[in-house]
Amino acid sequence: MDGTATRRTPAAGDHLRALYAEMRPHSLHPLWEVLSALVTPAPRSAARPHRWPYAPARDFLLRAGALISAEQAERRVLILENPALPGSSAVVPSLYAGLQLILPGEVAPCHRHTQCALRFVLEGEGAYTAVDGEKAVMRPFDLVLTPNWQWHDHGNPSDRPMIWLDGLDIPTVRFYEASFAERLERPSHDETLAPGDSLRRYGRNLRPMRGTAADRRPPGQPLFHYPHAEWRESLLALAAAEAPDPHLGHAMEFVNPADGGPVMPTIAAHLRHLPAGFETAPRRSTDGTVFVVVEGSGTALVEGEEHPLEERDLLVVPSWHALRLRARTRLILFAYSDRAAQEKLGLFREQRLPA
Ligand code: GTQ
Repeated sequence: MDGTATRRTPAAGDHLRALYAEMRPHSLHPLWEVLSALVTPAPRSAARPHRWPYAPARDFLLRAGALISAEQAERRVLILENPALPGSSAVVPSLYAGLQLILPGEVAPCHRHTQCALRFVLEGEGAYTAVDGEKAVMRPFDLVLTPNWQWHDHGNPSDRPMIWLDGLDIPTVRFYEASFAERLERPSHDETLAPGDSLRRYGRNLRPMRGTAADRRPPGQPLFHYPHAEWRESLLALAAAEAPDPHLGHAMEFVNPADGGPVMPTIAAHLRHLPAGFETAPRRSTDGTVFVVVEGSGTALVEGEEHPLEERDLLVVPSWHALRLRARTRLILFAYSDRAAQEKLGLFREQRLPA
């Protein structure tokens, strides 16, 4: 109930409530009772800021690894569910986050789906994600994409466990009721190209001439591997050349070379670098964002509430929550959000607040 109801005479109120009760079985409801909650003057996220320290999450994941195989599970993943969205499998209303484990010798069988996914490697080296039969061999803090409807399987020929963060648009696809998925009849896709081939063909401001057989990837989504060694060099070069932005620190977006836009249709990804001792001014934006600490330590202040940041910790910052970052040592963060979808829909906004 909002304020307007209380101004009516009790008698009128009783008649209205009786009318609502009569309408309800006809699936008809008065807008004026809910309008102010539906059309809010500013976003009121149902999600809540939350931090997952890495070590305990890793322990649970390894314990699950002793009890169920990747093959049995199809994907052996612990969902990072927002504590304010129980039962949703969502980290913010539009996005999903999970921690996936592949043990030595395991294969997570090949499938494809309309959801798009990114992987951000947290631990291990030498496991791969194969996208349409081409392996991206993964190292810590590499970003690997599996754009929607591309076949993908994961495998770990190394001798150590491999753990990465999965970021998907599962809740968005669910909202649109547009989920399709298929399993390949065999566990792994045939190897169609040598590992790293797409990175060499499409990752250097070049591409095979259009219309030739060498142009092997889908035109809108040519690149799917963004290695840590490459992105870190660019980020540190920027940090050496420029003063940090007061609200963001040094910030770089991952782009899709096909169009210069975000990496996937619904999900955008970016990096932050804060020099030791630097503190950002507060900023809020409408994109719900998941952060991963790649290097260093510090503090995130979300609406003034402190969350310590240590290497590999995960932090979710929902829409329109003011974020301030404070770097104790040099701090490097990876982030993904629903900004790509919001920009297409004309919804994205950000606000830089005074320090
Ligand atoms: O690796 O394909 O965390 O399909 C959730 C759904 C991972 C995957 C997840 C998936 C995958």
